[in-house]
Amino acid sequence: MYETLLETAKGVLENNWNGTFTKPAPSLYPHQWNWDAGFIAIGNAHYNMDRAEADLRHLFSAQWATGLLPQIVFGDDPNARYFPGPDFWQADRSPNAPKSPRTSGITMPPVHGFVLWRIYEIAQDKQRAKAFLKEMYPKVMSLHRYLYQYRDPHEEGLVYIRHPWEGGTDNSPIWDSALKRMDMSQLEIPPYERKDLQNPKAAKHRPTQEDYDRYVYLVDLFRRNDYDDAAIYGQCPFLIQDPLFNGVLAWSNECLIQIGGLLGEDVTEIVQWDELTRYSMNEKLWDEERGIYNAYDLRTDELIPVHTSSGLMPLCGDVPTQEQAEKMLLTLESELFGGKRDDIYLCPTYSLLAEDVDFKKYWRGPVWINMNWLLYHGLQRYDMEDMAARVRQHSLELLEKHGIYEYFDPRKGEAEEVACGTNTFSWSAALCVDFLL
Ligand code: 9WN
Repeated sequence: MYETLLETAKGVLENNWNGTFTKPAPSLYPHQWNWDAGFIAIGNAHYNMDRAEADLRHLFSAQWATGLLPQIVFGDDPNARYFPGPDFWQADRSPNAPKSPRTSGITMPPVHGFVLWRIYEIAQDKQRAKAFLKEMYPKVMSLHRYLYQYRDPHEEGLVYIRHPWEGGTDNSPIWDSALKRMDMSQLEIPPYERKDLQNPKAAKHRPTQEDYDRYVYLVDLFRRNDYDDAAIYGQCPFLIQDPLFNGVLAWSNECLIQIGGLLGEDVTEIVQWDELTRYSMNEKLWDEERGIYNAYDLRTDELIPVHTSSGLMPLCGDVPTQEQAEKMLLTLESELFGGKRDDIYLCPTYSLLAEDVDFKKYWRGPVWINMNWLLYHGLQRYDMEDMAARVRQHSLELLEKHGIYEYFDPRKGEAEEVACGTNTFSWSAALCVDFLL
């Protein structure tokens, strides 16, 4: 079963490797992306450990002196079309940015702790894998230290993001209220030209122009402040504690504790982060009535009670108790996410009941394979084997029937063009390999 799918997925990874790093997708995303590189390394680890290691080494070669791990590491292909490119970011305004390679000036969900642990689990040659852990451990530690030092102003163990791109879920409905508050008639945006709309298939489902104006305004704000974290914290209208980002952080903390233990390191610092993050996620972000985690807006000091699948992701980090997790399972099974319906592919990224759910629009409804992979691991942690198997099965069925695409319309049978976004998408391929092997 699935032999052809496995070969197709490996072919995508092969094709998207440029000799130095793996591109998320050649036409739409021609550089290296942060959390993509993590997911991609997991896939490669099953049959090409050299490449898994090389991708992560390349990503971390761009780490800033503060520990920030950039969202994009730019390659040097002069024909690569992407906006915003390195000349727009001007990351070199920061004394902390590396001279080479060039990078963007924001980060992404810190998947690397659990990625390293997963690679170690997969590895046949444990000695070599351990040497790689030893090499990477201080780098991932320095990333987590950056997050707790600069992104947790109340020292509550919850890290904020300051741009939708940092969340990895660019146009998630979670960000709507914060973005809407930015009055663009009062704010100056530098001229810019999007390149993503040149991909005809992806164009119609990409974020709107209003979204982009706000994304670009924020980038401009960061570069005007020379990427100084304290100055940006003072001025940025967008500061959000996201349950996906923090759930991933919790999982990575936990894995760093395991890695540190294996390497004989003192893990006291991580244990402290870990305990505080778990505690605060449950104190501040948990929604007992709805059985899901919310995001929190640090600018207005209020919860953002929007039902997206990001609110289920703390499962992967073992954040909820078994009792909370049972409630989350009910939420997943309910009409909100359609977990028991035969006509829905799991897991829609936005509640099926939301008035503005859009089954094809990027992070506002479609199924994404990385979210399914995180959910699958989360469900397994709570022995929810049937639902975990369902999430895996739906993922494989989508990939096999419709191709290694970026995201998928969750409506089974009904929808034309189930596959959305770019084809030959690397993390869909890599996580498909991991699901299969
Ligand atoms: C901005 C590369 C990235 C993913 C993100 C996804 C999309 C970029 C974009 O592509 O974001 O970072 O240009 O839309 O939202 O999760 O890492 O695959």
